[in-house]
Amino acid sequence: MKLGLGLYRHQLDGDHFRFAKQCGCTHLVIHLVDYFRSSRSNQPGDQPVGDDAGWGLAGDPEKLWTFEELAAIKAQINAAGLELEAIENFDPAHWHDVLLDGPKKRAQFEDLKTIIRHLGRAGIPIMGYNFSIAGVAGRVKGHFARGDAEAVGMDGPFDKPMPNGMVWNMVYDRNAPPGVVPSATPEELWQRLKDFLDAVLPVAEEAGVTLAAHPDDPPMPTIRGQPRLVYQPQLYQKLIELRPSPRNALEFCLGTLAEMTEGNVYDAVDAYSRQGKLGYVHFRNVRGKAPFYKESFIDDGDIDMLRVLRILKKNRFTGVLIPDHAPQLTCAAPWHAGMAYALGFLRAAMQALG
Ligand SMILES: [Mn+2]
Repeated sequence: MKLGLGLYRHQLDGDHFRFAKQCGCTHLVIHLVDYFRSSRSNQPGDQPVGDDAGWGLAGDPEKLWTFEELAAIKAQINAAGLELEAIENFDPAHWHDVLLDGPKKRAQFEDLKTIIRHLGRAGIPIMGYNFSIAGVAGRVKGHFARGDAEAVGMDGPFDKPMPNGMVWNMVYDRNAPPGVVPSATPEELWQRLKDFLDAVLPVAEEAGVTLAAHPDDPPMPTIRGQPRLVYQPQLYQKLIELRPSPRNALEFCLGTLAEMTEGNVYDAVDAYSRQGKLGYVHFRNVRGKAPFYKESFIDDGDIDMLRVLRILKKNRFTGVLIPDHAPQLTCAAPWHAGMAYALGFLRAAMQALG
């Protein structure tokens, strides 16, 4: 197993690469979507949370991530002595109609295929994605974690409809007509995922890029009146079996799995790591279950992280572990301190297990 760090778009620079290296990381997972652009409430310095209006404005639909851009970022990361393991999340600008089954869906499949080919050519092994209409929405912020550290949680269901022009908790069309996005049915949502895998997975197979699916955060049957795909542990199995392939895998989020009301996180870790389905793993601890839970420090929640690591070791997982979100530590650099704390814990735990 290898230790990695996830970096947001605004953190893709030499200082953050050195910070990861200094914390003992060998790998990075990077975000190319800017979650903080033109947002009234969502500010960099923490994980994106935002309000009813979402995180911010999606990217430019005409600008796909180019091979040159990806190769340059990878070269910079390699020069800092690190490997680039994955890109996390497609830009809503590039796939809004794939999620919404809109008129640009076929054209956007071609764009996603182009992006996957660029990843393959640049030697980036994993593309993490979150096939979700409402995205990571409906969470609240507060001093929920140990020592009154600021963290994120959920305080009841959130089904306020989503305005037109929005998907995946970001705005992709500022000039959309008034009104709300009609609710899909769960069957329609699964069909949309199947269409996506049918279109993109063959290209991922050719390009040598693994598609890794994040579960729905928060794991509720609906958010903003829209159905969710993977909100119980066994729904990951449904996703895998929808289109079996070594390139159809999971961005395995421990915190989200622990928030689910059915099953338990250790059985899920065992079941999916035994099948060799883990692309990479998000380490995050949490107290409680959806729709009432709070994110916590890695050593201070419902999940026994050492037990998780023992299961991963038993099943010979060799991929990358990264901290997911962490509570903000009270100091001049709350995000950095939170990540350094989680990474120190993970590194010690990995060394203890040999
Ligand atoms: Mn996660």
